[in-house]
Amino acid sequence: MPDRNTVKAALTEQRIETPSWAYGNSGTRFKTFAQEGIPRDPFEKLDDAAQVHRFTGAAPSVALHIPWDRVDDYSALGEHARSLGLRLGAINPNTFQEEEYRLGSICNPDPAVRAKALAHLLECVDIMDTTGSDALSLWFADGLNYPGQDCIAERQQRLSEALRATYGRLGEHQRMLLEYKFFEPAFYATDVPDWGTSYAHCADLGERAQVLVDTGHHAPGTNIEFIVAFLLGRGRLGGFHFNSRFYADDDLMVGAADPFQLFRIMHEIVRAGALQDSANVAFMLDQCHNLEPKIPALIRSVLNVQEATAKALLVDGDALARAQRDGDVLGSNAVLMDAYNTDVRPLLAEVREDAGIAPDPIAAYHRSGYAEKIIASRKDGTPAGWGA
Ligand code: PSV
Ligand code: MN
Ligand code: MN
Repeated sequence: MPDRNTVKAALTEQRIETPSWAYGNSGTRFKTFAQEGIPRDPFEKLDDAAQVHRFTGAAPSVALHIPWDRVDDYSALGEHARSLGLRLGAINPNTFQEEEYRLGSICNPDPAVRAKALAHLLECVDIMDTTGSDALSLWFADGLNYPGQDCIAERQQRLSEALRATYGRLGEHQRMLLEYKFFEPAFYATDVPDWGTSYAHCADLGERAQVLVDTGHHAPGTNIEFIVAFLLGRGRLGGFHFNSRFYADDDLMVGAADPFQLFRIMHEIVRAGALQDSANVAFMLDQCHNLEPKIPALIRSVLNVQEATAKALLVDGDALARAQRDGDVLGSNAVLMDAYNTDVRPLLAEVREDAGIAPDPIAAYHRSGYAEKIIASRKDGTPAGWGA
């Protein structure tokens, strides 16, 4: 059986990055429901992120999306993060919200549009230099709605060229994460639709280009843990965008739709020793909280990842290896299920108490009065949201 103290130590060290955009208002293509107390700028988003870290002890970094988080002075933003006990995490360029990108960004048939998109990617590396962020997290909305709309093969060439130019601009300690998504906003063909396409481009570029797995970006029934195991084996798993989906790219709280899938993914991570910081796998959330209050939803998401991780750490590796070697199909499955069916909440409460954190982070957040404080103090100004 795994040693209890080793499990607790691994849980204490686990770090989960929250996305700045989850603190702002968001919605569906039908409606954005505004909430009270929403941050009005990236500084206030960090203030809220600090609460998630304060009550979980596990979320010390925040991913930025540019231009949603554009500020005049990124050093000041970094300084603000530091003053809150946070740091700035992955930088996400945004090449999907401007008129020119109607037919794509770096895959656009027009060289002038491609140049504009590339300039933005390079600007984001400049921002990384200032913030000390080590990951450029790329997702492209590029694709086609109709057969024949553009040449699929030539678009792959254009993609390669822009990725190569961006990769060449990265510093030694910086890396590029390439996210795939099989559909939306394009409906017929997407230029980076799957892990294979992303992997091939990363393999062409070099070691510091890695695949980013957004758990919401797969066709129903896709075996995501297989993808994770494969990429880990090749040293190409750069990180995750965790969220849950029932139907499409729902961006719901991770672990809400399918906690068992999250456990299976974390089992592959633990098995490969990829939980440690040295493995350089970024555990990031990419979620939107359209109906539920943002801060407790993010705290809940962190707890869900921790619970899946705790269960994965409790898998009896020796017993599993033995059963697998013996071809014991039921026995090996039972080892996994025993771990999955363990109630790990008392163990995690203990880990928190050891770290001086309240055992029930959500209750502690509600008791803190922070929600009431931001509702009262953020009356004026424009709340942050997609595009702001
Ligand atoms: C696209 O669906 C995506 O997952 C990318 O990571 C974007 O950066 C993010 O969502 C925007 O919310
Ligand atoms: Mn994502
Ligand atoms: Mn997504």
